Amino acid sequence: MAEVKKVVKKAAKPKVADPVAATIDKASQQMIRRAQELGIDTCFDRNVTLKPCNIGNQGTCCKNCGMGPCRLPLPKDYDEKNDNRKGICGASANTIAARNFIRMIAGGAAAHSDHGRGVAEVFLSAARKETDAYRIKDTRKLLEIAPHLGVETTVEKDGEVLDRDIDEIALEVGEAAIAEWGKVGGELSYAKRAPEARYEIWKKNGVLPRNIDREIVEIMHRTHIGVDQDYKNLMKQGTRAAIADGWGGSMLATDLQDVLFGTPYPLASEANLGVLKADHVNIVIHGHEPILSEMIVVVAQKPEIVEYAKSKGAKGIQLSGICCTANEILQRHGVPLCGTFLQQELAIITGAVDAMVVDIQCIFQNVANVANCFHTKLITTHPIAKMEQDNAIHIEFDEHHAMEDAEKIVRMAIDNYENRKAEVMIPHQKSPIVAGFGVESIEYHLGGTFRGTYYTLNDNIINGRIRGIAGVVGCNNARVKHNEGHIAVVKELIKNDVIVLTTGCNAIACAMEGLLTPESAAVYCGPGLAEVCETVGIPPVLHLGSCVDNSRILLAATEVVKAGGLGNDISDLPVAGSAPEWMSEKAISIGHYVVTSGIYTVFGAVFPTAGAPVFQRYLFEELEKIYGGMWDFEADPIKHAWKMIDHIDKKRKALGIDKARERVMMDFSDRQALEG
Ligand code: NFS
Repeated sequence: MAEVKKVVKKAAKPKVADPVAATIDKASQQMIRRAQELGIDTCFDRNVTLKPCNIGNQGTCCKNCGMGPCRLPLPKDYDEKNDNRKGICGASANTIAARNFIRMIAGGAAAHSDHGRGVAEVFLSAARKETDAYRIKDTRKLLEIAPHLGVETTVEKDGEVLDRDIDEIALEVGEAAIAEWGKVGGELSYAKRAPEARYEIWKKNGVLPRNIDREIVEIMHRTHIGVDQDYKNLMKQGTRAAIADGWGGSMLATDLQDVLFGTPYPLASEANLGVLKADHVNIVIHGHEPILSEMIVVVAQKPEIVEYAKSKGAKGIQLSGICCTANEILQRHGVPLCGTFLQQELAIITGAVDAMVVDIQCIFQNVANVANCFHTKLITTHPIAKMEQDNAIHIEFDEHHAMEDAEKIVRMAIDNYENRKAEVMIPHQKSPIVAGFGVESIEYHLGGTFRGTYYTLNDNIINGRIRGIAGVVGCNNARVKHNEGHIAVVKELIKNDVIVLTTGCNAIACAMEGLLTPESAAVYCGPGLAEVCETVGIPPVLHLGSCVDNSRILLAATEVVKAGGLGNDISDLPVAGSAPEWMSEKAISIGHYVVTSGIYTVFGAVFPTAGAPVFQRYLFEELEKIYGGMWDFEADPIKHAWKMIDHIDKKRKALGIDKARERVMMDFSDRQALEG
C-alpha cells in the first residue's frame, strides 16, 4: 500500500518587501524593517503583493462606458499592418491609448490648476484686504507679472508718467488672474511669455489655450464614448490643456505664491527622516498648497506657542515637510525636508510624529492606518480631500480665519506630544542642502553681480564648460527602487557637465543624496561644470521648488533664449527633460507641456502607451516635427541620461557650438598632460 504522505501546510508568511531592494536610502530601509517588525504594511510591501494590470499598464484598456472595460493587449505576434484590435464600439488601440493619455493630462492639469485657482482666490481676498493673515509681500514680483496679465503699472497724468497705487494693481492682477480659468473669448494671457517663435508654433497648430478650465472640460467631452476618434486630434486637445497647465495654472500658482509669500532665494537646510527630533514636537506638513503651511510656519515660531510646547516637556517645535508642500516651505523659510512621496508612511513609523497635517494631492490614504498604530494625529484640512477612516481629524482651513486654524492645529500637535506610546526610532540620516533657486536667483548667480542677465550662463554653454541644461523632476514610484533612477540619472548628467534644474520629489531625492550643496560639484561633476559651480558657489543641481514651479524651468529656458546666441526658440537650446520615477497624472501633464514647449523629454519606470505602438510612435517621433520636442522612454537610468546627453549634443551641433566644447575638453586634457 502506498504510503500516504502527510502534507503539513505551513501558515503562509505574509509577503513583504526586501528593504534593500526597495530603496537606496538607508533611513528608509531602516524604517521599512521597523514597520515589518511591528506588522504594519507600507507601500513597499503592497508593491510585492499587488501586481499591476498588464493591460492597463499598456494604456489599452477602455472603461469610458458601460459596455467595457474593453481590453486590447498587444498580441505576442503583433503585426502593425494587420492590427484589427477594437473595442465594442470599434475604438482602435490608438484611440483608446490616446484617450487614456489625455485623460491623464486632464487629471494632472486639473490638479495643478485647481491648486493655482485656490491661491488666486486667496490672493484676491488679500488684495481686497478681507484677510489679515495674507498680504502682498513681494511687490517687485507683482509689478513684474502685472503687464503679462494686461494690468498697467504706471499711469500718465499731465504728460507725466506716474507709478500706480500698489493696492490697485494687486486688485486688478487678482481679478485678471482669476479670469484666466474661465474667461470668454481671447486666449491664455501667459502664452505670450514664451519666446515669440514658440507662440507662433502654438498659434499655427491651433493649440493656444482659450482658458484653463475649458481645455480640461473639453478633454472629458472628447474622450466620452463616440466623440473624438483620431489620436492626432485627441492629442491636439491634450496639448491645449497641458499648455494651459504649464503656462497657465501652474505658472499663475508660482507667481501668485511668490507675490504673497516672497520669491525664493537660496538658503540652507537639511533633508531626510533624520530631521525629526525625538525631544521636540514634530509636525509633518504634507501635500501641495502653501496657503495653510505658510500659516503653520508663522504660528510655530510664535514665542507663546514655543513656550506652550516647552510647558509640555518638549524642547521646541520641529516642522518638516513631505512632497511639494515641503518644497514650498523649504524654498521660502528653510523648513527641512522630511522625505519624498514614498516616505510618508515611514515618517510616522518613527513614532516621533505628533501630527501629520495634510492638504491636497499625493497623500496615501494608508497614512491614516499607519497613524492609527501610533499616537500620531492625522489632520486633513481641505474640503476636497477628506478620509473615510475615523481617526482622520478634519479641521477645515479657511483663509478668513487662517491664523486661528493654524494655531488650533499646532496646539493639537503639542498636546499630543505627551501621548507618545511606541518606542521612538528616528534614523540618523540627513543631508545639508542649499535650495530656493529660481529665475531671479539664477540670473543673479550666473549673471554676476554687475550683469544680472543670463548672458554668462549662455556664454558658459557656448564655450562648452556647461554642456547643456537638464530639467530632472517628478515623483517616486513604488514599482521601481526608491530614488535609484533619480540619483543615477542626475549623477550621470552632472558627471558629463550638464547642469540640472530639479523640482518635486526628484529635488527631495537629490537633497537626501547630498547633491544640493556647492561642495558636491568637486565630487560629482565633470571639469567644466565643476569649474562654473566652484567659481560662482552654486550646487550643480539647482532646487527650483515644487511641481507647479516647473513653470520656473519654462521661464528660465525662455530667459536663455532671450539672452541670445543659442537660437530663437526653446527647441533650439541644448536642453532635455526627464522624470525617472514618475507615477502621477500631473507628471504626464508636465511632460506634455515640456515636450510641446520644445524640449525632448525622457520618462522612466513605465510608459502608459506601450499597447498602441503607432500612437506611441506619434509621441516619440512625429511630435518633434510639429513642436521640436518629443517624448521618449528609457527605464535604464544610465541609458536614460545618455539619451538626454546625445540630444543635447545634437542641439549643440545644430547651433555650431559642438567644436567649442571639444576645444575645452582638449584644453583640459592638455593641461592634465602638462601637469603629469
Ligand atoms: Ni509632483 Fe508633488 Fe512628488 Fe510626484 Fe507628488 S509630490 S506635485 S506628483 S509624487 S513629484
